[in-house]
Amino acid sequence: MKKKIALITGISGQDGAYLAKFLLDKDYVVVGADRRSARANMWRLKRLGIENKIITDEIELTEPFEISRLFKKYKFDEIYNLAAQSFVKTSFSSPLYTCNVTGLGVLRILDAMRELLPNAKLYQASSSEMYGEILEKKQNEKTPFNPRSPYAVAKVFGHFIIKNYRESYNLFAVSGILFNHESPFRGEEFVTRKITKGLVGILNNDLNCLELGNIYAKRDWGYAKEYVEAMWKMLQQKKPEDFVISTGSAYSIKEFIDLSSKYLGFKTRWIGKGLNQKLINISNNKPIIKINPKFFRPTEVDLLIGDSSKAQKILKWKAKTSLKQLVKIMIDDEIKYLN
Ligand code: NDP
Ligand code: GDR
Repeated sequence: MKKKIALITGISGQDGAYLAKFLLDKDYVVVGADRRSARANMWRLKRLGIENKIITDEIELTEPFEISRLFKKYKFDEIYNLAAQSFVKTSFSSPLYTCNVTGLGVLRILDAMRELLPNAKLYQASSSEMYGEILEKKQNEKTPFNPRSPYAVAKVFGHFIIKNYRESYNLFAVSGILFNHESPFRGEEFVTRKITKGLVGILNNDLNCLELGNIYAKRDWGYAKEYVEAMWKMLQQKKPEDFVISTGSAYSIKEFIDLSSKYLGFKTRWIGKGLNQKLINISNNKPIIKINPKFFRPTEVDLLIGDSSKAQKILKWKAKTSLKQLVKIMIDDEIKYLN
């Protein structure tokens, strides 16, 4: 039987790596596209031992010609659009660029698909950030969006243009509304990895103190390795539909810090308030975490909790890894690859 061929945009990112491994294990031919010809950023694929098992090609989501070129070169059965300017904080300093890549990039893919690959199936990486200042206690597929950053506004555009092309041109195009998902492959700028890497650095005397922003924001954090399976499942359905993927529990950044420092064996206590709040290492009375307003965002998303009952029912997908287990996975890996 002919192997299925899938395109993953954003192959150099966290989800790109896990999804590539997942699809290879399912005997797909995987074309992984990124915007760098030098291929300098393939450490995740190397770690998974798959850098030579995927076909690498180039895509730059701001260039329609590049997308068409790829769609003419390969007859993709499935397209996973994971590429994005994905860091919320950067979207405030680069709003136009973010909207161009993260928002309009989706439309460029849809237009090329409509013309060149109308029978392919497309997965779009939508985000819980679209709920922003939440309008319902738990967010599901019907909860209205209320975005709070240029990133989230761009994702809302991507989400609705997917729906519009699905309805207008009968394309199999779906959005997975994924809540935060983390792993040892998370970029170091995101808060969970910043904390696990930072605390391990402090334990190893490579760093004195870690500086963070708003530690009271709460997120619904799952394990990225599990979340890529849900992406694939969405494309195996008869009907193209959108799904929320989440754990259903939310924790604050402060709770994430406490779980991490405890797992590493630090004896700590919080002191002070607001900008003066610090986490003190009781063994030497030195601060290991401080607050720096530089890491605050002009508008913050305070709380996100997803309701993934639709995915549980239709996709038979459920998050399995608790936050405590996720912290362990991330810290164990941080220690293993310390040097
Ligand atoms: P990453 O930031 O790890 O990866 C993003 C990828 O997009 C990288 O490969 C990056 O390439 C690529 N990229 C950035 N700009 C462009 C561009 N102009 N053209 C082509 N490629 C580009 O993200 P994740 O793996 O964490 O997330 C995957 C997707 O899911 C993203 O769209 C993100 O917004 C979305 N999402 C993520 C969630 C999460 O919790 N992780 C939750 C919900 C949605 P390079 O290496 O060159 O920078
Ligand atoms: P988020 O992830 O914005 O939810 O977007 P991030 O880890 O960047 O922030 C989570 C929360 O932590 C607070 N925070 C800090 N964040 C960072 N990065 N650095 C800090 O020092 C810091 N201190 C506090 C933030 O203010 C925020 O409230 C991620 C990305 O993967 C998006 O692409 C994706 O769509 C969403 O998750 C779901």
